Amino acid sequence: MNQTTLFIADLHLSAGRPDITAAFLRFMQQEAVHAEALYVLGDLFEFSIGDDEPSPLNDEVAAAFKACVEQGTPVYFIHGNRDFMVGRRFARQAGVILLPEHKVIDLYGERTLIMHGDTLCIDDAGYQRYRRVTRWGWLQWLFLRLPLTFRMNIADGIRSKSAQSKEVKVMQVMDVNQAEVERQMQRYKVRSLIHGHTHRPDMHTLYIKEQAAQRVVLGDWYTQGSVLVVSPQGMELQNRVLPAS
Ligand code: LP5
Ligand code: MN
Repeated sequence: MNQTTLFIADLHLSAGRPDITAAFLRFMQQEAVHAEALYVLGDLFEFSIGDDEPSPLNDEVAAAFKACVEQGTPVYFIHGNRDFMVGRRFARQAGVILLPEHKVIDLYGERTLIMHGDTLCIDDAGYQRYRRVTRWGWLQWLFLRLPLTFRMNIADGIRSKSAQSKEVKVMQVMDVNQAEVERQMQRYKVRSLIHGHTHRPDMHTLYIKEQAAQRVVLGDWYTQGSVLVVSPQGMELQNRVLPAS
């Protein structure tokens, strides 16, 4: 076991992109099993309409997590804006631990806040409104009782509405709000934040009350893999190649 903790996000796994799935499975078998822990910070799947959807891809992903956990590496999962309907059934099947939307962990002595990152994008008012509504427990309860074909149609409708509205939103609106980043970091009393969602991989230095702090943004897996490798010596944002498809 290496003294490393790994973070990934925004893989957007789908049946249509077997190259990303292959890269993910290789990462699980060759890297994650040697780490002390793996954190998946949301948007693992392109989208989810509930754990009861029969899906060979979801089963394959669950089996890869399970194998990793059984070899001694715990896997933690925070929902993204695309896979917030992943639930307890998938978590049990995969052996993963579901975490709340914001979580403070001890990362080799550094209190670190981890999250998907969408809650930081408060300038995107339309999205935040939509987010609030789709997190209502009773609405999710009702949604999960609809036939799968209905649910798939609703998801398709939301996806195309979202794609349309993204075309007219300026990039800045879809990025994090700096004041909100600082507010959340102060609220949780951390000087280190790790998130995904914006697909703008980077390590930012910022100052909170004149104290240096860092915000690490994970990349997506569209054209390469993105992995944050943390050890007691420090952290590094690394890329992984996708296999030729
Ligand atoms: O993920 P990304 O980067 O492409 O876009 C996000 C925001 N979009 C979303 C939508 C998801 O991508 C789609 C997920 C489908 C899940 C299906 C499950 C349904 C469960 C329902 C449970 C009750 O998250 C996008 C942000 C962007 O990130 C950047 O941060 O801007 O947000 C939007 O574009 C949202 C729009 O502003 C508002 C969309 C209104 C949808 C209205 C619903 C209409 C219903 C139609 C039904 C037929
Ligand atoms: Mn996202």
